[in-house]
Amino acid sequence: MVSDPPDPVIMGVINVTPDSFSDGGEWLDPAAAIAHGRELVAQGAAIVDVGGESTRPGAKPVTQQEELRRVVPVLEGLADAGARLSIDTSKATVAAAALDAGATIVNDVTALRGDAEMAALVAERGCDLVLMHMLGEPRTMQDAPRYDDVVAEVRAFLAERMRLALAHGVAAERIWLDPGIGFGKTIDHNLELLARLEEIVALGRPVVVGTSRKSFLGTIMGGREPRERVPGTIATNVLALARGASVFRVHDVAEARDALLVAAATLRGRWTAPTTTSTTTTSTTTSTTTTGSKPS
Ligand code: HH2
Repeated sequence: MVSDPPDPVIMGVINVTPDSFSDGGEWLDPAAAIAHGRELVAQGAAIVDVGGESTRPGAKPVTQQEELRRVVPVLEGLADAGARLSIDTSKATVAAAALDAGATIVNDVTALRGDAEMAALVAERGCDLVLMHMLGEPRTMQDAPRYDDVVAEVRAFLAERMRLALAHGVAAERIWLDPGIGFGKTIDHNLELLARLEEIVALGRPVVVGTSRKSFLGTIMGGREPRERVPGTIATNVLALARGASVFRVHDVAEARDALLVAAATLRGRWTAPTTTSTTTTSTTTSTTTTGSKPS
């Protein structure tokens, strides 16, 4: 366990897709997605991550045109929402349009393997970059994934992708790392990665953790639907914070924000009063990133 945890940064999720595993179809209408994004900011999200293609096992690939049509209006509508915007894509053209629309973070679940143009784009624009580990590709990744030592292999992969990004001119301080919970991993793989997260943190860059509502939580809890997995999401986020993770990608921002504020204070043995109070209502409050500094 790290002695003093990082200031937790909440990355709220909006999937502008018909088929995402937990919120598919909910935010396909741009106005609904924008309102939801504003609500996530009011609840304490310092970052809003917008995605237009589901990565769940078996999800259908989406064309570039369709992905652009889904995400660009939502990013434009959130440009003044008071949070940083992240684009969850592996296509360089989508990332470029998203950066033009106000995003400053590219969240690439393929870690620059999906599009040969992505590394140069990120280097040129000087944005932040999330490199995530995935074994194989979404369609097949959950077909009996195997590792000799999952943590050592994920760590080596992330170190290699970081070297590649650096070689393309991405600045080291722009890179964040993510073990890719649920991406080509069994329940035991996910748990081992979370238990030994310090080994990923030791690579020296901010670590992003995305356990939110994922199926391994539902299975451990004896069969829970995605919306019933919030307690499991919180448990894994709090323990990941204790092990040095700094960015928490979640659907349920209000719950994660409160839990992580208290967890950080408890781990430190001291607290500071939030400058603003988060709220679960959208309209009146603009408040919010009370959870501390952002990785830079
Ligand atoms: N998980 C998902 C998508 N993008 N990005 C990062 N960096 N880390 C993650 O763990 C991660 C991610 C999958 O979750 P979700 O977006 O809710 O579902 P879907 O891919 O079905 O849209």
